[in-house]
Amino acid sequence: MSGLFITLEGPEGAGKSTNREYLAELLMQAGIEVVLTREPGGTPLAERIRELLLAPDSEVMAVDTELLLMFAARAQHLAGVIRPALARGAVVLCDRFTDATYAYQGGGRGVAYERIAILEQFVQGDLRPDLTLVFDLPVEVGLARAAARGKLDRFEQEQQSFFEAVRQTYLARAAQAPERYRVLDAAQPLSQVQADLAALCPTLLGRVRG
Ligand code: T5A
Repeated sequence: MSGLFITLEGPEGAGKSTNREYLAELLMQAGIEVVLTREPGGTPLAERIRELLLAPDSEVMAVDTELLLMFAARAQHLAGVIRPALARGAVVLCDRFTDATYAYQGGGRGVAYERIAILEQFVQGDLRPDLTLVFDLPVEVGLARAAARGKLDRFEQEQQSFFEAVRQTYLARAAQAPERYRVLDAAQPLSQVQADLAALCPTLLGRVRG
């Protein structure tokens, strides 16, 4: 048996967490085992790495340190949560995964995509998401939503140009592999975004039931 690996991606404040809960409810109502998780994080050790990554600090984190910590957390998460869940046939809904590394460390920080691809293969082998939902919205709208929540983390303190590069990287990756990605207009009212997700559900259920 093998489950379905769905990742939710997009710039800051795009509504990934909110919509992950909503999608989980739709799938659970249909009697499917759903595992909700996130990156960086998802296990106690990976959550400790998340704290290192998100906490603003007076010592500037080197770009390679950031990149390797993302993949270190991912290795732990894959071993402890994602692979076991997929092996028992669950649907894994993961808030961010390696597309975020391409978008933030690649597009945002300027790490060559080829270097990220080497780590992706090293840590994941052939495992890739079955479906990636990209919640797309103008950067300023997402940042305003994130700012309304209060204190900004280390990434949220970046310049607008950083987030523009992040957004464009997501859109470019989605355009290159339309069979794996669905781009959703996350600037719409939440009710409309959720209607778009509900419309995707029959296809998802069909894939889970094989
Ligand atoms: N990162 C991560 C990397 O650099 N590389 C990597 O490889 C990985 C895995 C993680 C950070 O790490 C970076 C990227 C990130 O900067 P995070 O907390 O997981 O941080 O990610 P954030 O994007 O910061 O999470 P947010 O919580 O800010 O965004 P979400 O989850 O997209 O948004 P959500 O659902 O919390 O919604 C934000 C607010 O907007 C409202 C919600 O109610 C909430 O208040 N909202 C809407 N309002 C109006 N209309 C809608 N359609 C709305 N949808 C949601």
